[in-house]
Amino acid sequence: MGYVVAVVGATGNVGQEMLNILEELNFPVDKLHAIASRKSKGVEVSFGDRTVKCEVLETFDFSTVDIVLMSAGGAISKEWSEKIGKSGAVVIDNSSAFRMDPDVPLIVPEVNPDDVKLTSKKNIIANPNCSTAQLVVALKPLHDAAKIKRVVVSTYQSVSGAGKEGMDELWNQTKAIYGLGDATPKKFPKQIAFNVIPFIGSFNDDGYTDEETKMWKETHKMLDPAIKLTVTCVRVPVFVGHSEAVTVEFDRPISPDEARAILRDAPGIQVIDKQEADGYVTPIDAAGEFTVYVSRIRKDHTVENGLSFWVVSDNLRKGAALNAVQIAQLLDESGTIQPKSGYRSITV
Ligand code: 2RA
Repeated sequence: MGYVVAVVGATGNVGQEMLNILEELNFPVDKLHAIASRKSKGVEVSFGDRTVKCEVLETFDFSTVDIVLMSAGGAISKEWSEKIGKSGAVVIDNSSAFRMDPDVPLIVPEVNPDDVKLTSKKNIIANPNCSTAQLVVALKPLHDAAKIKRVVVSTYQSVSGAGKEGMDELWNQTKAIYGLGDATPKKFPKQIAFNVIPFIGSFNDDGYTDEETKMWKETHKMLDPAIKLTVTCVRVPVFVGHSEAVTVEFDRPISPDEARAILRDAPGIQVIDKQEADGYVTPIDAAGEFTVYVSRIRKDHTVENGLSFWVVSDNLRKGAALNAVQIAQLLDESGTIQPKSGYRSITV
């Protein structure tokens, strides 16, 4: 006895990864619906060794669906998630639409799994922003061991975070160097090929972008509101994989060796940290993987109890699709949901 699952935004980068990861993690799916916009009606998407034809959101009946993985942007989510929740399906939403809603849990299973108990208020669970997800996976075990006071982050975010158009723009601009493509910036405000752009999203009055604001607001909601966090979010000419240079100040001394040992035992993390020319992880290494990688762990000599390190992960997987499917697993394993079609006995 499994679940009826709908993936909304099935033709996008994250939607396709959601389909891939449902299969890779062998999530108990009895029936899979791929949902997309009218222009994608009938488009076939792959689900394991099968293909599924996209159905149209506006006319789809969610009454038989148990779990909806939503990755269709904030506007669609605002219009549809609460309606779908009222039909009895649980919506796991990858947009920012409900992340700060007090009645909607914002969850990274390695960080705050118990918050799943809040699901029933709106039948919506929010997925964090991709750059926040990988950061809190790394911060959580360190915070539990040596309370974090302050965090300073610089992100190096791949173009896949801006969808297929972002990836196409990097590819076209790269070809343009050889006279083979169009270098005109469309998705990004300036050329991204052979460049870096310290701007993602939109500016707020305080000079930070909304992408940067998300990082500290979401970290506060999931981990600890007392943590002081500042961040610069930068777009880089990488196809998949977000990287982050992180500096943390703790309320007690903690050595790089102690931090390495703590991180090595923590869920979802792999420490690759050797003082050798290739002793660290890069986005190309992380792309396609589930793992949050931590490298370059070292003392921050400028403060009393500080460490600096490097965090890399696949932004389409742990940053979005994997985290969403892991939340679905959490709902199933905790008994928070049951298939509408009948009781599911969990074999442990
Ligand atoms: C980005 N975090 O990287 C945003 C949305 N995925 O563009």
